[in-house]
Amino acid sequence: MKRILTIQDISCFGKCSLTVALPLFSAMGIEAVILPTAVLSTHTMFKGFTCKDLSDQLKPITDHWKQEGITFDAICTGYLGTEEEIDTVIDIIKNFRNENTLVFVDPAMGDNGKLYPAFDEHYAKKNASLCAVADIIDPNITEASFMTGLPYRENYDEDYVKELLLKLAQFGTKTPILTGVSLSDGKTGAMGYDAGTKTFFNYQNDRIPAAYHGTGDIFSSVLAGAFVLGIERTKALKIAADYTALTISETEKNPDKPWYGVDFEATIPALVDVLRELC
Ligand code: PXL
Repeated sequence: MKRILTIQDISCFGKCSLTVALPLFSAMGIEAVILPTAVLSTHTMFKGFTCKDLSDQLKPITDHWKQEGITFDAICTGYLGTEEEIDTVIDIIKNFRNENTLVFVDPAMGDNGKLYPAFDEHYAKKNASLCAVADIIDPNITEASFMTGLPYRENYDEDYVKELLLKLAQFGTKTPILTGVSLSDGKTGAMGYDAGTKTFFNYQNDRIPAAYHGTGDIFSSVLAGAFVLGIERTKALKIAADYTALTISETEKNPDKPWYGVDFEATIPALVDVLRELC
């Protein structure tokens, strides 16, 4: 069984970061090891959230794993807290990676042209150094524009997306993947760049006109899981994008309209079915 280490916060209420990564990896038949970077009462889209930083625990926890000889097929990172924490996470990646370890970084820090409340532009630039040690990164257009310094655009064409991807590849990442890329009306998906073969790849599906929090974390977890399972990259993009879209449409049926997170629990059986056919 493949084993993933996932490094991100745990928001007790709100269905994002570790509370989606952990069940999704388990459902995908992957052993999930968690390294919580902070405990929050809710994610930061709620007012008055509490936050207990766990940065000082990261080294002792991972030192213990080293002593125990624990290894990982993949290391994934998501929402982190501070620039110092990014440095610690880079050290952890260097310490645990071998030639077969897949390093997947989701530089989760913003959306819709804005950074999340806890972050500033300096933090955004610091994320570029984390992306530099990754095999795969999957920022959205907001995160990519803050990291590269290219202007954020709401209306764009394929050339803009390719320019962002080429800039991201300059950080040193082998495979940058941009999420939330819409290349025609009514469609949305993701486009990636393989710096080794200098080729672009892309998957688009129907856009569901609804916005919920946490969909980026769901897409990332399923995408990272699919890569770890050895699924070919365009198929991996399709699995992650289709699962996210299915989950959004399922959530649309919920009369409570839970803006804070999607009903991914209801669509886990469909994800398992897709993977059962492939693996
Ligand atoms: O979904 C990304 C995310 C993860 N963790 C925390 C967040 C957010 C987005 O707002 O606040 C704590």
